[in-house]
Amino acid sequence: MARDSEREEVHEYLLLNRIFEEKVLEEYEDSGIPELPHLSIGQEAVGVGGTFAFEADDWLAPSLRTRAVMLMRLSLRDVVTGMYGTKSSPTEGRTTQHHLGSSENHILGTTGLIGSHLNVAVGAGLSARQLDEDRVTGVFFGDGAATRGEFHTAINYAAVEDLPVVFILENNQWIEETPAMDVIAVEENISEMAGHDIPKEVIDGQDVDVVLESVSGAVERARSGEGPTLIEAKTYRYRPHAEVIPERRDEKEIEEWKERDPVHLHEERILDDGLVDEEWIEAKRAEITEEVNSAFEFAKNDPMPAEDVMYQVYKDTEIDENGGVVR
Ligand SMILES: Cc1ncc(C[n+]2csc(CCOP(=O)(O)OP(=O)(O)O)c2C)c(N)n1
Repeated sequence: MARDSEREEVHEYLLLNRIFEEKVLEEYEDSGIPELPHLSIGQEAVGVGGTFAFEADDWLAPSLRTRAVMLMRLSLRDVVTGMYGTKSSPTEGRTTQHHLGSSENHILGTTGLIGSHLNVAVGAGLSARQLDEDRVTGVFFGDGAATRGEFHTAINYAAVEDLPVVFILENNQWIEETPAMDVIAVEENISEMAGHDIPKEVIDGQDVDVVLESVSGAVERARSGEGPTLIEAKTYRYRPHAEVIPERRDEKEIEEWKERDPVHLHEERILDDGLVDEEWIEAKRAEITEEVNSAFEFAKNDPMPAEDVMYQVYKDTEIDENGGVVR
């Protein structure tokens, strides 16, 4: 378990993730957001515990749903303007927040093809080895991504080369509207698919302390040259795959998972341990809500990008008088 001061910080990140996602939903339903929300409500412990286990200059490759990586490594303003694609966003409106990368903050931007970032993460692991850098790379991906060939090629190569990569499978049980176990030929755990000779752990993804402990161990092994680990965190999303996709899951199943809500579980634990009191929790909620609201207000009033923004995709692009790309 983390030190006491860290446990408070972890809880602040859980609250931030939950409050942020609820605000996204509210804004999307009220006035719309250009980026279609794929909310992580319900699975915050994996993103928060997973991200917390890495050093700031370790590389992280989030899945499109791993909002915690963005929230823990970027400013709120960057995340929200990224979603609105406005002029002040980190890419000045060239990409959505789903695919945002940041070399400064060590986030590997991902593509729209699920699972493709697994091999990019392995490349980051290989580069750390070749440049003799003490960096570990973490990659978050879903159970749907695990059905792709990339899952095997990435883990195989990382295993053969003993690369410092931690594979974090966010197993939320559903691939859009398909139950993962209907299309994955294993008995129980998706990580069984990876026969490769690396350590594998199946963990409770609703318990942030369990996630933190498991990922920290894997990061430590990777940093000391012992190679990659595959961690399968069992979790669940409370919302549909994306806000426009109809909900086909059984209401009872969703309610059962809500009984082990990751934010409440951790809240109860830190209250029981006397680390914080109700007042602290309420004050943090209020403080975070205000920060989140103010980032949304900023983004909603931020201008859209300049018209020539689509040309400035590569560094040093020159535009001619007709708006064409010279070089
Ligand atoms: C290669 C590819 N196939 C299909 C899609 C369409 N698609 C987008 S998200 C998604 C489901 C992803 O499921 P999973 O990997 O379990 O992640 P989750 O959405 O549950 O977090 C699919 C099939 C895609 N983006 N890329």
